[in-house]
Amino acid sequence: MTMKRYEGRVAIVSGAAQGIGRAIAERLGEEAATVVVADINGDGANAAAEAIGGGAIGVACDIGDPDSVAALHDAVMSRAGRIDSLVNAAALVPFVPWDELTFEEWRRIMRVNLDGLYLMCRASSDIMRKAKYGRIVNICSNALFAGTPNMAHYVASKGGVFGFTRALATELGGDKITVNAIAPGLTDTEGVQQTPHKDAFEFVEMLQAIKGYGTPADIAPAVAFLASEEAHWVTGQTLAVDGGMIRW
Ligand code: 4PL
Repeated sequence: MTMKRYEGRVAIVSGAAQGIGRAIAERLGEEAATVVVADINGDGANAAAEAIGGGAIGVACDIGDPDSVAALHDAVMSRAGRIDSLVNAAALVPFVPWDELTFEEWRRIMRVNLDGLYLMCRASSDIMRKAKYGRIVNICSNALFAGTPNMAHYVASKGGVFGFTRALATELGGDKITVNAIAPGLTDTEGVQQTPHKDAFEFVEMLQAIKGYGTPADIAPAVAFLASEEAHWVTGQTLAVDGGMIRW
């Protein structure tokens, strides 16, 4: 039985057309949030919003583009009137060996995973500050701790997410806004299934305290807690949700 912690709340979830973002959006919808499904894939965002129901809104957004992020926030404020929670799940998950890692490819990942995170937090927190309330949850990765191969730029970007989460918690604490992160392990998503990362499940399972393959539904409950009102005394934290693969 799911709680209804999001009654009267508006939550933006980026990258919510599929994968971990989608499971988070579904969970917040089950808890009575008005969910804003933001995704580079506008058709996917609309389809997810329709499936979630309860007034969910689908919006096409390229989080790496300042104008697109501004348009998203204008749409949310005119259609829903407030932003209580922001979940930054949108990210690119590359598989590129170090010898093939060009500067162009490096920048492609940084543009979305870090520039996009900045732009979304900048725009949402400027609105949250006026309400003296807000919950920001960033999706990090345990690859940051593992130093996972074939994704050095992604690992670097998630290291940035980890540090930024701490810094933004400091910056926004005075306005009663919390900023935390979840660090999933390898998770069985559409995106992962499209890359050679799909062949790593047995390897990471060997390292997990609890055996099995991580799924988006395994990640959503931890996010739903941190993005809720009752998590008000937790901020600046990164929580691994990975079956105990990494422990720190
Ligand atoms: C352990 O975040 O955390 C593969 C692909 N293996 O994206 C990840 C691990 C991947 C990870 C990740």
